Amino acid sequence: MKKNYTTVLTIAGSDGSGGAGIQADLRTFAALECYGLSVITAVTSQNTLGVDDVMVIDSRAVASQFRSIACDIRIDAVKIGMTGNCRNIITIASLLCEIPGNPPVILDTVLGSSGGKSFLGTEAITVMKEELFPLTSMVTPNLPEAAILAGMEYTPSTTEEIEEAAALISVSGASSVLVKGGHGTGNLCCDCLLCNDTFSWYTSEKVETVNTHGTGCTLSSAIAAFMAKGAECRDAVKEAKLFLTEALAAGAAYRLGSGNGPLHHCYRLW
Ligand code: PXL
Repeated sequence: MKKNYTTVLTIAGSDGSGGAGIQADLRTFAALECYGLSVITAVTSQNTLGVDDVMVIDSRAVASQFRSIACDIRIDAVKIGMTGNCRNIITIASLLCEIPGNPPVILDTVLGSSGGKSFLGTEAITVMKEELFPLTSMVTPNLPEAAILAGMEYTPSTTEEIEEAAALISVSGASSVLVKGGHGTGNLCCDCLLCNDTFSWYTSEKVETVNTHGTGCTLSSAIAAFMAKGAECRDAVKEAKLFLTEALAAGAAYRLGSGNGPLHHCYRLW
């Protein structure tokens, strides 16, 4: 009897320098013993210093990549990253409904790069909330993204404000909301999960490193990998955060390029 791979599909943008996007997602899946599948929504030109250019892939090409995979290979979880534009968001929403077995879908609400380049306009953000959020098991905004998605005029920072942001975001229909606290002040990273009407907090020490490129991609991919293997959302977030913290700590010992380098996704292997 042959074994089945546990598979995770990432629908995201390419980062040729490898720290973020599809490349980080696939490395994370492999490190967590999952077989990675990918649909590319955008090609970026970037390095450790920032994103120079974004070329969005036509939605027909997105659908074609997806259908070739989905008609043949079982998908155990989906991670969505950079989507590119409104048309791609609408296409992805309809493609998700074609997947047999209703696997968990983790949506990393990538609104821009850490260097400040915007990846989605306001109309696309509205469409994402309306079309994609109701189909997702979890959305994973950071604090500035949470403010935008919640329609708050300030970036939430206290426990109450962050919980309020998560609650406001959950109105759009995601089964759970993880507000990531890495952009907060202080030396702790406090993430807030709203799942089944209950808030859970996850706290870790911030890792002192410039090699933080792709942390959001890595966390959401790790959550998808653990959920693909059957973890429920609270355990998946706990395990994924541990993986992220350890990959950040291991990556601090390396240098790649002259800006914000990648994490060491494969630290458990070498
Ligand atoms: O970290 C967000 C992100 C996601 N996907 C791609 C990116 C980035 C940030 O630069 O380049 C392709």
